[in-house]
Amino acid sequence: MKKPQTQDDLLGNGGELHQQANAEHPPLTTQQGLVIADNQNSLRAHPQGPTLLEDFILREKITHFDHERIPERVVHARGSGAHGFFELTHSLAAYTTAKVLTEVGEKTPVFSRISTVAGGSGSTDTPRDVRGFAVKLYTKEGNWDLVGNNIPVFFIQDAIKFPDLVHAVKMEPDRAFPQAATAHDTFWDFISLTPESMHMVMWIMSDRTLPRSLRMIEGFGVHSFRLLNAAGDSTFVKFHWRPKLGMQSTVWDETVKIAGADPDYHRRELFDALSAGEVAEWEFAVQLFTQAEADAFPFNHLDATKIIPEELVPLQVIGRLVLDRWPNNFFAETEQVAFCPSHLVPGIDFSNDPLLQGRLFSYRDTQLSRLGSVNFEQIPINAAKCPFANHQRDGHMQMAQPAGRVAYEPNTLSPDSPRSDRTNGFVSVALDEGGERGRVRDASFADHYSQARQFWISQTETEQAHLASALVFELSKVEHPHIREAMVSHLLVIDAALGQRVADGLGLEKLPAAATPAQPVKNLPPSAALSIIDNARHTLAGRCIAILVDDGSDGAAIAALKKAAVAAGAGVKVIAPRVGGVTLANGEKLAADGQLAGSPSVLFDAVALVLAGSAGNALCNEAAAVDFVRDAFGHLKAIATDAGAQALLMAAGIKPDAGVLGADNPKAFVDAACTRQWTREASVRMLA
Ligand code: HDE
Repeated sequence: MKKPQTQDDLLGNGGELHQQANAEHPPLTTQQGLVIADNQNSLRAHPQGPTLLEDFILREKITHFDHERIPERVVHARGSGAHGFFELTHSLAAYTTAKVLTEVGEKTPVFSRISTVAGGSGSTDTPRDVRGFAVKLYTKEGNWDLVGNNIPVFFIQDAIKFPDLVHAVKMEPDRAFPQAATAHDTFWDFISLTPESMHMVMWIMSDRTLPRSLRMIEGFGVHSFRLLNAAGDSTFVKFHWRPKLGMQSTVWDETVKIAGADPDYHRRELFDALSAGEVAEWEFAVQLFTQAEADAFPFNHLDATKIIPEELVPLQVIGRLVLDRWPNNFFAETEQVAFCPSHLVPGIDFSNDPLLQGRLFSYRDTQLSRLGSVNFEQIPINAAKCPFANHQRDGHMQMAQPAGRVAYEPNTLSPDSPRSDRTNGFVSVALDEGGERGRVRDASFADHYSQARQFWISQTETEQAHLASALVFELSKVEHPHIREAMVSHLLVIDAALGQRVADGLGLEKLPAAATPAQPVKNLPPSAALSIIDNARHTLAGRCIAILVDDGSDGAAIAALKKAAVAAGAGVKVIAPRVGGVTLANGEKLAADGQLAGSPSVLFDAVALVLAGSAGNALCNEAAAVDFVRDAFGHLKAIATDAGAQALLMAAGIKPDAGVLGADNPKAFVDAACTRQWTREASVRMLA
């Protein structure tokens, strides 16, 4: 009989491609531990014959592969996660017994996942969308999941509307598009019929939904929660995360192009930063208020479409969140992590916000179908890191093997089995809930426009122009004119000038009548905390600068720019026409970090052009180079240029302004790069 051939024999590679087990490589085995002799060929009846059903190794491998996918999250399917810690800097002992909020200096391990909402798990990182901001704190008293968003309000007031909202925003069911976009008929149809969403509309149409980095967004617990102290007194609390790098957004045209240039833009940025030893960091702040104070607010704090302006209840910073470690395995951790707003610790309790109340049911329920078993909490990323014990047993994929005959309580047969503990256990706030049962919406929830107007008047002129233009963009994608008009009728109530601007941008022939608010709109004062631009940090930390070079570029100029940018905390990437790098004027080689066509300027915060004169001219015929410069200018970025770059500037049709600086003054360039050149915008873009 002829000896069966191995793949290595056939390829004649002498076993170099397919290594044998040795000291470095443990043997490859089946799940049963059976060592596999050949991982290249299935079991055949003869060399040109059919594959045999007997091949259990093939069947095990393929069966497992066939079942690798689990259902993606019904919302927030696309996300990136990281490990880190929460550190308390100020105790809330007067308000709560929760150890995580009273033990100053204690570092609580966390896993956090930041997500988009509407897109599927393979969608791009940069649609115009809310970002989920979920934090699982593995406290000594159990897991506390603070499952928030980067926007402090929500579209709806009652959980019963959530499936309608999500069906409206997701891909339309007959055509399965658009992916990850609100710019379509069903979304705006639903919104135009849901006046309570108007405040949220202002936030999502603002640049808050176009974050530059996951490290540059705010986070909010959204709902009011309660803190409960040892005396049983409760205080309301709202939770906030504020990014150490400052908040920053991209501009819309840039955002659209980033989606093509790097669909993983945010995930990659976080991965690169953590891999390089940087961290993502937020301040943790609370707003605390009593029932009496809440009664005096001009809105109901239990209505998740409302903020509590910081002017009314100031933020107190009490800790920090630091994410410093990318997960070992995306599926095991980021995909399988299951956040539940119902995961609380003693000393914290829910409020009666009807949106929160519905969420308390939804998350555990969805985990059951997504992760397939009631035992999803045994998956390492979900398991508490403090001791836990109960009489829950069995079920699909049970990993625990509790010994003994007792799985019930009370019992006399097992003296060391777990019992409830009134002293340290979770206690709900004692409340008198007397009242009339009914499917009702309290009248105090009926003011849908006052805070929308407050948000609008709190924006800078630039931000107002972006917001109005976003509405024009989105509503221009809506095919039904009556939906566009209905939206304009709401905008007219928020602010007559905003309604008019959007109507003009849409080219409406006749201005529709303003919608009729259920309650008179209040003229609330502007709130300084609501603008991104007014609160921007003048910094390059966490940002990235590109230096476009070519053969013959001046190495000294490149080095000086690099030094100044790095000193300011920025990353620097050298971009060249060929990834192999360039030969500088002095004959030295300079390696490139990116190739021009694959590294457009949308991926950077500012650009420097250090080009040899002749090279600059050559690049004038390269669309990628012309676009590199034109986009940097159009996206309001600082640009440093040397003499050799002037031809390229001209080819891009750029009339230099104060944001176009000499490459020979790296300090001035780096300073200009700390902000966008907002005054340039009127010269490059027609905004609504
Ligand atoms: Fe969620 N939401 N949500 N949501 N949500 C989910 O749970 C739901 C809401 C938020 O990274 C789902 O595990 C209802 C507000 C985040 O894994 C689901 C309502 C806020 C994440 C669900 C809301 C959020 C989710 C889908 C209205 C900000 C991602 C997959 C009552 C405070 C967590 C999952 C992660 C995920 C239900 C509204 C934040 C279906 C019913 C408001 C950050 O259970």
